[in-house]
Amino acid sequence: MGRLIVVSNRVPPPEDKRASAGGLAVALQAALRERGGLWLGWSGETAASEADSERVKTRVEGNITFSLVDLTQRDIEEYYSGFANRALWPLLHYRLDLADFDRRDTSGYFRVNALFARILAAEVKPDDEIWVQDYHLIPLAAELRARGITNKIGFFLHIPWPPPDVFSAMPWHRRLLETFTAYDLVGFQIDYDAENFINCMVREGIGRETSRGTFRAGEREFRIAAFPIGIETDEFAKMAVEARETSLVHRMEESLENRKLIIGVDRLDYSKGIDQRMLAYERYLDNNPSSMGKVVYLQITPKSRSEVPEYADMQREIAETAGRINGAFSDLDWTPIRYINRTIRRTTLAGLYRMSDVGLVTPLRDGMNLVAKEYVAAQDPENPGVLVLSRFAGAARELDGAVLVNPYDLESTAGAIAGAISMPLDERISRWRGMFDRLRQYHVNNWCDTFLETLEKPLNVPAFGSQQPPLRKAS
Ligand code: ADQ
Repeated sequence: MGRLIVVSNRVPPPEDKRASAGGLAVALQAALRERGGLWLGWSGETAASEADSERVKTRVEGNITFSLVDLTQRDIEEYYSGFANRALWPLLHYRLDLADFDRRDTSGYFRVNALFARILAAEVKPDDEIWVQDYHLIPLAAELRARGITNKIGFFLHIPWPPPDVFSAMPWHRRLLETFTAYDLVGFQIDYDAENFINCMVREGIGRETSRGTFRAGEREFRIAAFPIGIETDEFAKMAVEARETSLVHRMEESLENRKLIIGVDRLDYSKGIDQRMLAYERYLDNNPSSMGKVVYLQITPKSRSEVPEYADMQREIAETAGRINGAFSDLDWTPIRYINRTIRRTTLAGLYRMSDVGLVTPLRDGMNLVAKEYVAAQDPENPGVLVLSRFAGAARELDGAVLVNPYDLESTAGAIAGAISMPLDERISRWRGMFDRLRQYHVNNWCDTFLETLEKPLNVPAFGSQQPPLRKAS
């Protein structure tokens, strides 16, 4: 078996060990360690010139080489802030109203993909397998093939894929779709995304499905499948138990004075539906006067992508909504919403999930949503909280013990919050148990292994082992 090469927009710092790193970074590093390999991506730093971008900084940790590329200010603006985050991110989250399709950004996106391909092509050895992560790097395989690379190349999209009528609103939709045919395996979070993608390819006449999950486009044949990403379930559960003893979690508990706690944890992003969630909570307070003073909603939201204008607007809107609700409902000794704009240590986060009676995870659209899974993993088996989950999160296809809501429907989300707050213990336990078992069975390491095994299998061999549990029935 050759080396594994992972390519992603950002590369986690090698010193990022388990306590602070997310499950995905840990799982990919474990896969790299197992086989030896290379992780290539943007360093997060700005290069003074294009020539500086070509000078890759490498760090070697055991059998893993981290290759970090600095990007010029123009590359960052066009490729990252522009095409990736102002065109693809809103488009793939069904937000055409927020998408900005700019010709210059598009050429910046392809230019940076070509830069990564040039750097990588010089490194690739014949047996290496390449795994490209996420929407920043869709054309990378096509750029590598153009440079004569014939190795196996897989791609995994962490975010949703919309139906053809949404996707084709982007002027360069066909050009981008065609680049997918350079991969050997294209992975999505859930089956709905894979179906939407296949429909886009077929609608454009790029090719056809030859058998379930196998797609032919001209001379090329490749696989398309869903690989729902998991978390480091047992490790996270253990962290949640230990975190109960930390001083921050104690302080939080004392400050609650036996009130019920609802928790929301999201990067500040319009896809997460934070504003709608606060409005649904307001509706809940309105509809349930007896809950006044007895419930606290903690929303932890670190700022993200502040350089993108749509994010700055949204940041203001959410802060105003929280302020307005608090102004209207607060009492001398009670504030209904605690809104925090910062990153919290993973251990503390685990402890806060565990002490919360309700996990409120209501994105308008989300590839998977790991917060939903972390909330479940962190619960006390004898007294678990209730997960209220948007039907538009990929996680809703798996977590069948969650109370599913439509986040656009404030009234029914308010009703779901009320139901979750008062849910009897036996129902809470039975809903939680199945979800937890599933999360243990399909750990993030299994996700990694299943993807790589599928990438390695010849096309005439059935794709899946038994690791991947079936998805819930469509609701
Ligand atoms: P994200 O959109 O970033 O990920 P999510 O899956 O919820 O969304 O992951 C966020 C991670 O950040 C979680 O591990 C969470 O614990 C952490 N986090 C959030 N707020 C935090 C805070 N205040 N402090 C510290 N940590 C915080 C994208 C896709 C998702 C997909 C993932 C993985 O948008 O749909 O699930 O990739 O594939």
